[in-house]
Amino acid sequence: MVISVHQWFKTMPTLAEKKTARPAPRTAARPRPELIFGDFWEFDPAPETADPKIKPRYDLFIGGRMVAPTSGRYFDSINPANEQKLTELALGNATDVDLACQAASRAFEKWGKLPGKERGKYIYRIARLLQDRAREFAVAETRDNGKPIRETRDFDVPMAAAHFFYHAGWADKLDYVAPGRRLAPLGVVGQVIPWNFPLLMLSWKIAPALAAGNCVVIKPATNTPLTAVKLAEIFQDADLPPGVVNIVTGSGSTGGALMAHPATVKIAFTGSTEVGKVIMRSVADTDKKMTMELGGKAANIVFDDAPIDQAVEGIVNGIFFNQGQVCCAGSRLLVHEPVAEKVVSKLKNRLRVLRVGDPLDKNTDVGAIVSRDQLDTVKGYLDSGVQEGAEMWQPSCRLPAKGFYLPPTIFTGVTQSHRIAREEIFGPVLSIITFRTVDEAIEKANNTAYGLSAGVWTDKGSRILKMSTELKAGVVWANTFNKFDPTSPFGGYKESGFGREGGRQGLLDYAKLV
Ligand code: TAP
Repeated sequence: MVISVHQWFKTMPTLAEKKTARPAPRTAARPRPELIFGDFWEFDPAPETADPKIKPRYDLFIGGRMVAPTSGRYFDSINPANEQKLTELALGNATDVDLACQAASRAFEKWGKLPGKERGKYIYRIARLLQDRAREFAVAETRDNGKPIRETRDFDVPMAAAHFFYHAGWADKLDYVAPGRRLAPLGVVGQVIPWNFPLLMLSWKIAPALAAGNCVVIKPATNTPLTAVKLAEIFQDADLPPGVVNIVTGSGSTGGALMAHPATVKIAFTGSTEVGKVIMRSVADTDKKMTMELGGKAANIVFDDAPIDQAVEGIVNGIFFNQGQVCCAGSRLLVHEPVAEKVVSKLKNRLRVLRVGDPLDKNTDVGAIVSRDQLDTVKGYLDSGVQEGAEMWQPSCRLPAKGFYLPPTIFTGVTQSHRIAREEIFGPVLSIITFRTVDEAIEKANNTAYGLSAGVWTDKGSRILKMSTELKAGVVWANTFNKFDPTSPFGGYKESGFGREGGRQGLLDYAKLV
């Protein structure tokens, strides 16, 4: 039967019908009480129930197979939300790293010569398999890391898949990256990643390396190795040739052995500036190509003409996303004096309604800190802030009895000399500093050893241009914060490192021009 557009339109529900057909909004089902200072909302828990399919023990992924560590030793991975053991993982040592590098070197003989179109097919397959198992990976990541399921489900896993998709697209277009030149792979790449975005960092590292024709040996962080070994299952299911990617779990010394291994012609490290420097010193007399993605102490700058409510959302996202354990977190709020009081007051109201607790609960905004050590480090900064004279404020919230939790915390009355204004805390802690003029804002924002990111909130386009030119940061967000895209290069200046990840620039760091 053929129907006219007019008839078809008449079959559609009217707006009024649509409204009545819609499920009742959540707030109607669970009315939120009047906000009272220090009060908190009660929600029905809504735990994510997908099975993360965690095995009791994981070996190393070398040469396409799971193999036991030569030492026979394993370490526990703990769920930071409840302090229970999740699984155990192989403690790789220098011998295992050597075996992995040998496997990668052998694999490179073929993989490095494979037409880009063929390499791309494998990478696309990895992306699709990851999408297929997205919920499972989201739950596994949340259990291993403590970050809210909303973030792993809506950000970490889809973004990780997006990086594989994006780089699969590059694999057969390397001849167009630099007109007139050809892009050749480097060989075996050694990669070490941190615990704050475990799966995402794996994809940032592995996808461009493979697209450019390299083979990989990668070491995840001790705190969060789970999604790395689960990704090995995907590499196997994708029939990725053995040895193209090797995953060696272990400790800091495992990472050290990998970075220093003679087979790794390129090393890519993401982690703290402190460890980055140790690695740079250890390979100083080699000609390894290096990319260093290190720490940060970003300024999130709010001017008096900014859309304040939007800016407050940006401040919250900037520092409390992933419990503030983000290299580019907006951990210093620079706020224009005329609006400082208003911004702080609105910010406090917003923090009163953030939900801190079980990361598997879909209502949770702020989950668990990754480990007891990290929690202690962050608490040490709280003590330091108070001792140095800043004023600490936390909303009242009930924390779970077990697990590593901290309420979102802000400090006012912060001066630039305070440790909480200078050092990377890597937790849900915001240091608030005021300024009077544009130049003062620029000076204060740049008054840091780091240079990874910054945010600017203002109505004036000309001010955005001035700020983004003068701020010494790899990324400057305007009227937004923590926006990421695989097409966009990410990286730092000064002690935040060098080299870029993502985009064409990131690809160039994994290849040589011939
Ligand atoms: P780190 O303590 O530096 O650890 C990072 C990785 O290096 C881990 O896998 C760690 O292994 C390993 N490692 C430790 N000592 C090593 C050594 N001597 N040689 C080689 N590898 C070694 O950082 P973290 O605490 O995991 O992560 C937080 C830091 O990462 C923050 O400073 C954050 O800013 C930074 N980060 C930066 C970015 C970007 S893109 N710039 C992104 C995310 C995080 P173990 O876990 O086994 O100790």
